[in-house]
Amino acid sequence: MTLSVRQITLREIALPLREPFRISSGVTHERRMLLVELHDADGVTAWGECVAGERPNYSPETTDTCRHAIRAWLAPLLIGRPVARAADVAAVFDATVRGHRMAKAALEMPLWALEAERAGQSLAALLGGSRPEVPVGISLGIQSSPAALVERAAAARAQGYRRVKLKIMPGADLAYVAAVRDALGPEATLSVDANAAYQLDDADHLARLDAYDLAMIEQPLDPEDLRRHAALQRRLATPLCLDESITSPARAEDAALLGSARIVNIKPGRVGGLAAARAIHDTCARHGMPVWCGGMLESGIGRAYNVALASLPNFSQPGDLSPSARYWERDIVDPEWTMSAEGLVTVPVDQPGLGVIVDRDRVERLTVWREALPA
Ligand code: OSB
Ligand code: MG
Repeated sequence: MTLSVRQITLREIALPLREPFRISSGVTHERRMLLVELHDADGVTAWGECVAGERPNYSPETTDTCRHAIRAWLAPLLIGRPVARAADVAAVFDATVRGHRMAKAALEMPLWALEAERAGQSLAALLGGSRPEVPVGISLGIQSSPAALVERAAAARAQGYRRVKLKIMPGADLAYVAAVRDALGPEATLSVDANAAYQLDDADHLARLDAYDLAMIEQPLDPEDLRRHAALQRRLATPLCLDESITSPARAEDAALLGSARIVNIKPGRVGGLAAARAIHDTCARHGMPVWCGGMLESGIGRAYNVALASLPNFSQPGDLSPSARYWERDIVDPEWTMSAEGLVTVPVDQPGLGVIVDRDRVERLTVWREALPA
């Protein structure tokens, strides 16, 4: 097959969250999302979404840096330069553009949807996925009090979520975790995510989390600090999980060999796309590290890519794949993403391509600016 992109529509939409989402480094009220629409030479189209945030508090990339990287450097590498497979485009980008992985992923992922659509195959099948359903966990933002967090955690358990993850930071950690463990009981699967808010000097403090039987502590230290994560892991019984630190298959292998973590969070939008995400999945499987699919407050478009990826065999733990209604008054896809009472999301294996239809009228109404590439 040849994939030949003739034009790209790049746009920004504004999508308000139903509730603000606070992590250790900042709060998000409304997503400024870049959406991408690829148009191929035969008029077939595919939608994609950029996961970059509004501010550089999770990664150095933002909505604005991605807009620049896409229009100035990446779109020209894709338009009018056919590739045989979606899996081939990452090498084209990486040959002349360093970093900018979220911008790369925003163009790479819809190329997979285009390939699947043209092959009459589901995205999950094209990736090699095998699960018809994927278990779902929720990620709860930092709240004003332990009681407010307990209320949300209990509601999430009642809805069927398979795992409850609590965002933490210094000053909002032990008391919050203790209150939730106490309220939900010993059977609930709980984890925490610090988004790099701690130092290795906090090891004794973090070791107090061992008392709460957490499934993992996600990204406690700086993303660059693989060696310090390994030192911290040696002092904790609780498994560490890396998110921000894992940017490539080589980083995943380094983390495995150094003992920096026992679990890996994979977000295709963070690592440059689905080819890199799948390669990280394979690397982790070889090293006996389970993986799960993280989230970046995506719309239903980004969710489709994450769900397809999470159907691969080593995604053995619940992913941050909450249903549309958890984030948005109304999503921009039809049907909206849902979760069963058992905490499962269905992989749309019976439909070619993405598996959801984009609500074009709603996207147009939410659009802040739009440009055609090439102009
Ligand atoms: O660290 O996993 C994270 C959201 C924004 C930035 C970073 C993270 C998150 C989440 C949200 O945890 C997960 C979701 O999309 O539901
Ligand atoms: Mg995280």
